[in-house]
Amino acid sequence: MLIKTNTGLRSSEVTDEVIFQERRDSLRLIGGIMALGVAGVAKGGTVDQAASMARQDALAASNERLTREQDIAHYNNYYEFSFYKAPPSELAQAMQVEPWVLEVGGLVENPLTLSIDDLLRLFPPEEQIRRIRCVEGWSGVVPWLGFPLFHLLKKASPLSFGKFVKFTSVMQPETMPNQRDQKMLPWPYVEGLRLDEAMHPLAMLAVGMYGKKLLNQNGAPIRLVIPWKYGFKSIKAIVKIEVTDSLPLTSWNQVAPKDYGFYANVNPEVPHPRWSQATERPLGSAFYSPRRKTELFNGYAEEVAHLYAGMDLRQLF
Ligand SMILES: Nc1nc2c(c(=O)[nH]1)N[C@H]1C(S)=C(S)[C@@H](COP(=O)(O)O)O[C@H]1N2
Ligand SMILES: [Mo]
Repeated sequence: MLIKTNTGLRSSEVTDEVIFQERRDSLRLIGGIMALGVAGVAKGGTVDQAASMARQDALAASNERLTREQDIAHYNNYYEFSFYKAPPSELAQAMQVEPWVLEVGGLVENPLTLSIDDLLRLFPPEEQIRRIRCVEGWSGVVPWLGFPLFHLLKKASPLSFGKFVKFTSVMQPETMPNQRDQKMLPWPYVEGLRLDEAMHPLAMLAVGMYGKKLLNQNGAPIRLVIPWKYGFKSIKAIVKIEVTDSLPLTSWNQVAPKDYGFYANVNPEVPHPRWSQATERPLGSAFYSPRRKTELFNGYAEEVAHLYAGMDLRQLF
């Protein structure tokens, strides 16, 4: 396994030259925000060289490739817009993502109200290549631009009795058709983590992907990326982050608790009632090509398994 890498591994090394060339061109075109992104990527050079080489060997040894941007950008789960995969890439273009305000509050010493520019100044994004695995059985390998969630949480300074973190997506019924017409999921979309999970360095807030700002359909302007959990935990278009003392009532867990656990750690041995979780289809691969074996914690077991020591992962799925 690879791609556990926080830094040191640049997407230019795993994608094909053509795609990267396109990305460099677009990088040149974007100003402010991405200047920060590029500076962040450049910092990869300061990462421990041996670790970096080990990651690159691992990557070369696996047969994984970066998912093509067009695949990640046109096959989306974004239920505020649609219950189908193709429509969000069009419908989400109507979303208002500027100006945007992110509130960080609840059980914290130092509540924050931040614009996206504030966030970028405080926490310059770096490129992080991460695996994503949806509970439906498809997966991707994505170069995100983001920063560790714990940087933001530390700044807000959780109180000692804070135990969980609740994330809330935007309400924008004027642009999000299902918020007007669909009661299948309660709106706004809500997700949650235990505080120690949220403080793990692999828990990321992403503001970009493929060297550019996030596309609306992929969660602009800011989303969570929790690579060891099923994709539905990686909530898009976040407006509020709150530290709480009780387990947050999350959207999917609330509507179908037997299907979607609070933890939702990727686990090939715990099937979903409708889908075996043993294998996955990398986005972009043909439906008839062999599926990839799904790994415990989506391949990040070395980093995150300690968070769940002593827990029965079948019960607390
Ligand atoms: N607000 C919000 N966030 C969301 C969702 C959603 O419907 N609404 N879908 C989730 C699911 S099920 C998945 S698999 C990922 C998909 O992210 P992607 O479309 O960027 O690949 O987003 C997650 N975040
Ligand atoms: Mo998903």
